[in-house]
Order: sequence, then C-alpha cells, then structure tokens
Amino acid sequence: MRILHTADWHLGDRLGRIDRTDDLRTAVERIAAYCQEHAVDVLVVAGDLFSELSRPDGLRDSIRHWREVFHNFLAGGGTILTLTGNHDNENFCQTLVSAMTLASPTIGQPGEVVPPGRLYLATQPMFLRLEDRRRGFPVQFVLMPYPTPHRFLKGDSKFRYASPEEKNRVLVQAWAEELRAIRQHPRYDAQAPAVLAAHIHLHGCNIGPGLFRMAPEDDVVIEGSELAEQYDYVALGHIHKPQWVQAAHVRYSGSIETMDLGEQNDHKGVVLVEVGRQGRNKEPEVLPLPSTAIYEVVVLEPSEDLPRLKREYPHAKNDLVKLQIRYTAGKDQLEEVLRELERIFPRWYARDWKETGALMAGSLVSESSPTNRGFRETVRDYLQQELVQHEAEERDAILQIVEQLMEDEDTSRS
Ligand SMILES: [Mn+2]
Repeated sequence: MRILHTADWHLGDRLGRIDRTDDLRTAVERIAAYCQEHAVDVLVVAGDLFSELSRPDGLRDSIRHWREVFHNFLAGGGTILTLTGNHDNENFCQTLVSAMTLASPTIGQPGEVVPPGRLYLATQPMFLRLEDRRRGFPVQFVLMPYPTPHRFLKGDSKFRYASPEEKNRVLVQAWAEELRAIRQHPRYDAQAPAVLAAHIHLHGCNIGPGLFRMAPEDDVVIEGSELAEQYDYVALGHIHKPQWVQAAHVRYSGSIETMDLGEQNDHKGVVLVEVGRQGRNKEPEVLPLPSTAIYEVVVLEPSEDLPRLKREYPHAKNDLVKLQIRYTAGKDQLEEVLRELERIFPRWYARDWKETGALMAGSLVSESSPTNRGFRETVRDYLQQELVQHEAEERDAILQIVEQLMEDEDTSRS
C-alpha cells in the first residue's frame, strides 16, 4: 500500500495583505499529480487543512477545489485520510463530518474495514482499517486530531484549569490515554501493519524560528518515545519544518508552501512510504514541492537602494517581501519610494517606514515601535489588510467611505 503523507495546508490563508489561496492551490494540485504519478493508494493529510483566516465562502471554495483536483484519484479507488489540527475551525469540520456520516450512516465503527474511494475526516480520535487494493491485506490507521479540550476531554470541557500548564498536562494524558485505548481495542492487532497520523508537537523536534501563529506555552508536547516502535509509519502535522524525529519513519512532512518568514529556508515536500503485509517496505522518500520565495528587504537610503534593488530583483513579481524603509523628509518623497518598491515587489506583504530626521532628533517614537506613520495611513493599511479577501468592488467602496469619514473629521476639526 502506497501512502503519501502531507500536512499543514492552511487553505485560504493570507500573509499580511497577500491572499495565499492560489499559491496553496497550486501546491495541492501538485500533490494530486504525485498521487497519480506514484500510484498512491492513501493520501494522509495530518491536520491544519484550513486557515483560521478563511471565511465561510473560502472554505466552500476549498472543498470545491478538492472535488475537482482529487476526482480522478478518488474515482480510481484512492482514499484520503484527514484529521483536524489546532487551526481548523471546529464547527465547520464537525459539520463536514456530520454530513458525511449522514451520507454513509453505517460506516465508522472502531477498527472497521472502511470502503476506499472517498475522504475521511477525524475530528475525534479514530481507528479504521483499509485493505490493500492489490493483495487484500488490511492496514490499520489511527488518526489523532490536535488535542483540544473539546475533542479529548469529553464531558469535561467545562472543567476549569488552575493554569495553562495544568490544562496541557491534562491534554497530554488524555492524548496518551486515547491512543492506549485504541491499541487495546479487540479489533486492534499489534502484529499487523499500522500507521499513526497525528497533529501534535512531538518532543525533540526542531520547530525552527518558532511555532506558526502560536505561543510555545499554549502548545501540547507529547513524549512519544514508543511510537517509532509501535507504528510502521508516523505521519505528523503541526511543525512546518520538514524533518524526521527519533526515527526516519516518524516524520513531519512540513507545510506545503512557505507560510511565513520563519520558513524561508525550508525545502518543502511530501513523503511517500510503502507499507506491505510485513510492515514498511523501504525508507520513506521525500517528493519536493516548489515554494514561493519569502524574504525581508531593508531600504536605508532610497536614492541609492531603489535603483540597486531594481537591478538585483528583476524577477521578484511573485516573491513575498517584508519591507523596512528609512527615508529623509525633504530629500525622499515617501509616496514615490513606496510606489517604486511596489513596482519591484508587487507582493510585499508587510511594510514599515521611519523618517531619519525624526530618529536623529530623538523623537518620542521609540526605535522598537512598529511604525510612526500617521493616523490615515494606519487606517488605510489596516483596512486593506482586513479586506484582502473581499471583492475588489466591495473593498474599494468601503475604503471610499472611510476616506470620506476621515475628510469630514478633518473638516469638522479645523
Ligand atoms: Mn500548521
């Protein structure tokens, strides 16, 4: 049985003012092509399927996109196994699961051999079996969503914790307990091939410059030293940096695109593994995914730096760029500097500027302050960022109203 492992799709995500939908769809399409090219039987997506920034219509479009892209894979008997991560919207995912259960009301008993050719989503710990298409032996799959109180502490969700540490301790125990219960289930065969898919922070992994939009103290860290022994393959999600942990078959596939500046040096990919009647057939293989370049550009002297940047970055049209700008009033025209930078880096996702005179005069604006821009620019930038996924027409209309409001405000003050 050929298994392709991926995770952390974050579909419909955005970075600053940049909508990442198309970048992420391109990556998903490449994964679907790998499924066909390598005659994959099971595609495992180990959580964080959708961005928390995705609106309901964006979620709908993501599902539609799956339908198109994976139609041939599913129609050909392929199976997609997914589970929820910490970024997945609980209500939306549970609605999906409920609808799928209505469509196939008899499927889903623990340890059951489930029909191939469709998608399964685990919002709770789940144990199922799939038969190898060619030789008929079953492979056991254990799907473990990210441990939230709602998913793992049934009935206890109103329990109050004395501290975040206590909450994490309870969740770590609940996660291990759920897994133990599955392995003790009468249908679970410790000798038969088994794959674990989980969205979790496994102790000893390299998180790189930081977790994706999460404070380290909020994360649930699992020891998991027995997993390498217990499973033929462990398909992990949550950490965006691709790597294996503890053993070559315990892996984070990593995210499918560069999601923020912390991932600028990652080599993205998906993992292909083959499990036979006796377990893993060979070492897992990484199939590469090209990803969007992301970097920071610092402009200290616009009159010299802009012509240089123009020469050095002729192909930056698609790059995600964070801009840090210093300019001198009376010498540099800020508006013109910003326009020129936008021409070189049309996909800048964040920018910040400081006036050098203000800095030298020792202004009240501290060096660490994110910006000293005016009220109007702050409002405009904020709205443009917030409205990035709205229709252009709607966005322009809102911005126009706000411009008018700011005008009126100025007039009434003067
Ligand atoms: Mn993630």
